[in-house]
Amino acid sequence: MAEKSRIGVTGLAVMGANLARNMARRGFPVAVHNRTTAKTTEFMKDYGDEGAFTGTESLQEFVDALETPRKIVVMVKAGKPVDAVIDELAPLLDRGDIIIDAGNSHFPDTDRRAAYCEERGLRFMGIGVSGGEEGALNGPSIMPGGPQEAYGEVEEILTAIAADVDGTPCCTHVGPGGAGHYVKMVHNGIEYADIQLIAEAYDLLTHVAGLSAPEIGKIFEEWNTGDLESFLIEITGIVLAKTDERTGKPLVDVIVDQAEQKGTGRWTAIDALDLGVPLTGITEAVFARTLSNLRDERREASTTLGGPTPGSGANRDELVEDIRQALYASKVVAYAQGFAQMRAASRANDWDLDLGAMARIWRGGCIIRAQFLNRITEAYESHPDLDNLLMVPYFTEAVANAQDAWRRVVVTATEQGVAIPAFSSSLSYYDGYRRERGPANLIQGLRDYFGAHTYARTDADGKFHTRWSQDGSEVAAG
Ligand code: NBP
Repeated sequence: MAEKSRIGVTGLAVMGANLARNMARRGFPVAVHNRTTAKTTEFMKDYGDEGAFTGTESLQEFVDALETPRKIVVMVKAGKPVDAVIDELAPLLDRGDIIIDAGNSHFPDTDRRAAYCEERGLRFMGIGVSGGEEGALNGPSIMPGGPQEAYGEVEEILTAIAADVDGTPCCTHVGPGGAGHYVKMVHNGIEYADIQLIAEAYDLLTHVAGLSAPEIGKIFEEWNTGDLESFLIEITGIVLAKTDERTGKPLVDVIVDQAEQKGTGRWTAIDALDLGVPLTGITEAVFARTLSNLRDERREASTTLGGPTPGSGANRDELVEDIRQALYASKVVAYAQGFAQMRAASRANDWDLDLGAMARIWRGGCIIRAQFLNRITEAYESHPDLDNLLMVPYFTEAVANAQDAWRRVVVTATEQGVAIPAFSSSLSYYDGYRRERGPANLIQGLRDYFGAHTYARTDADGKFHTRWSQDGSEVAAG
């Protein structure tokens, strides 16, 4: 009888195929399966000699090829296909087998699927995998959620295939239930904010500093040697430097200015609203993509709605340095908000997330990998109950040092009519967060006037209501 495989992968599109190859290359025997058998055949033909693969045609054959308890990675399109695969697999499996959804599933679906599997005596894990096809093949960042003991059974394989930074794998058990997919969702949300901030910096460098795409590419290349060092800054330099083969122009100049999205940024923003966490950077990034898609409306508005036309005027070198600092400060705010959201979710769901470890597993393999994640890990190691990253000395000082430049950039952009929703909302969040007393007292007064919603007083306990339209007297609210 053929040797049983340590793990199985079903779903051999780009991500599943690359994860399976990654596992096999690291010496783990892998059984592979795909709904459409031709894809499995092709996979075996193309990569069969890269490791100990067992190609299977039917799900029964696939399940039979695995050692028990079985570990099955499902890497199919997120949504209904995941449920379809679980429904088909469940009757073929034995108690204690582990189904691992490694796609971009929404965390409430993961919680639901975990309960479904538990009712059937199966164990279910939802793991976030970041890094795209390249990461899946050579080392992604992996965010595994689900039962700790189930993780223990796949830990050796997952840590072996994950990216490695300074000898530490970018993979650690995140928490129970949907925690892994939740953390992956926030990772993607932060990615949205990071990309939006880069786009705003590019917009200012183009339209206020008057620089060309290749010139801006060089600036990003230089920025990648300092505090901003990260994968996204690095690839911005590369993308801006690319010349279009058809026209000889910079490629970015011929790309349509409409940004698509697959939903994880929107999920992050919606969840922040549900949790009551201010998440301005990520949410503005989602809205900015939505606005970018109103292309026909924008074209009409561009000839109808008045406003300044941006143009040079500022000292170019000073402006470039100001934009760098504004980008860094806004990025710190975006991460502070994303981590505050994970903290709130951890509390709401009893996940006990180790936020320092989350920053650690994002240092390699994933799209937001960056030098500065080390600082976040250090922050949570020294202050495990930290409410907000801005409050640790490193980030307090970083933002304080950048804030004059940040304010100048927001003023310049506003005066010159360049939209900077992420830069400006991050600065407003910063200014709102550092105010001991804001203007919400008036909001409460208005709410009490039109809806008798009551208010608290600064000088007394309890809730109060003023009889605005009667005698104007104040009464204690029940
Ligand atoms: P896709 O998301 O394009 O899904 C294609 C796979 O799903 C194929 O194997 C297809 O089988 C299978 N499938 C579908 Br569609 N419906 C099915 C059903 N009812 N039953 C069984 N199988 C079904 O693949 P991908 O781009 O490799 O992504 C996989 C997951 O990884 C997704 O959740 C994605 O969001 C996530 N992800 C992708 C990336 C990336 O860079 N692409 C990065 C990170 C995460 P077939 O061949 O028979 O049609």
